Amino acid sequence: MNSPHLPTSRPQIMGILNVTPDSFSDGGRYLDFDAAVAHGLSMRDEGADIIDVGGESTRPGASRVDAATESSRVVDIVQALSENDVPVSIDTTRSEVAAAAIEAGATIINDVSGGLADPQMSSVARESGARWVLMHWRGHSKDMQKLATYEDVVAEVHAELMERVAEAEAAGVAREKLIIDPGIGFAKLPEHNWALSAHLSSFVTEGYPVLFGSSRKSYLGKLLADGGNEQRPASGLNDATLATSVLAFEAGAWGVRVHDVRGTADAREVWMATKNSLRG
Ligand code: PMM
Repeated sequence: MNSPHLPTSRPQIMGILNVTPDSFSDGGRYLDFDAAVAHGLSMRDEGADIIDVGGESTRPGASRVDAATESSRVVDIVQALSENDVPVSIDTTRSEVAAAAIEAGATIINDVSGGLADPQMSSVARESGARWVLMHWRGHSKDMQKLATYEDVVAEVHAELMERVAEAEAAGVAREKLIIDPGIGFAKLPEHNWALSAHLSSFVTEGYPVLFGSSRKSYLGKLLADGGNEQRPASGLNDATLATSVLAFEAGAWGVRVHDVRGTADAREVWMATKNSLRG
């Protein structure tokens, strides 16, 4: 029997703060700002270690916004949270937005394209010294699901992610600044997401911290379709997300990116107490 995995540190909880019109739709910009900052602070109070601020929707099929719009949505919020000592990551594929957010206090670049969307991202990462999440990605949201073709999804995602890591290091970004993420839902069909979730520990063994983001994603909704619907809406997927997050902790993930921070923080306590009981 394998000996149980003993954690060396507490898994990180990254709370999701999407500042896009579909998440904060009503009211003028000032109202959006207040609501967004309040939500970020409340996730911190519930147990989030990092707040991930994003100004561009990356949902499958989403169209892009221009860089100026994206920056204007996020910069003041990043600054307000940073001034409240909240560690902030900036969820962007654009170096210009990343640089502005770092200037405003962000310390992590969460780049869902793993550096592929913007060749300048590596210089921003190198020069700022920010940590850099490299997620597995094959193309922008508008048509990414067409790119969900794999012979062996775990091996291919692995190889493509390691290329991103090698390129980042070749560009002078320090190894210890990098975090990898298999990119659940990005150019992936449900079976691909399940396989990546099942084999998450094989990413951990590469020696880079692994971030896992399944929160409220549609493969969970498809699994749990009820009432004659094709899928359960995102609002009913917190419990399913929690199950995948605990599996990620067990696989040795460095952190999880979630909407429901309170539930995840409770699950983390349960998981840590269970693990700590193994120590002699
Ligand atoms: N998923 C989304 C956005 N950003 N970042 C990382 N590192 N990993 C993810 O899985 C990820 C991400 C899309 O989810 P959302 O639309 O609920 O924010």
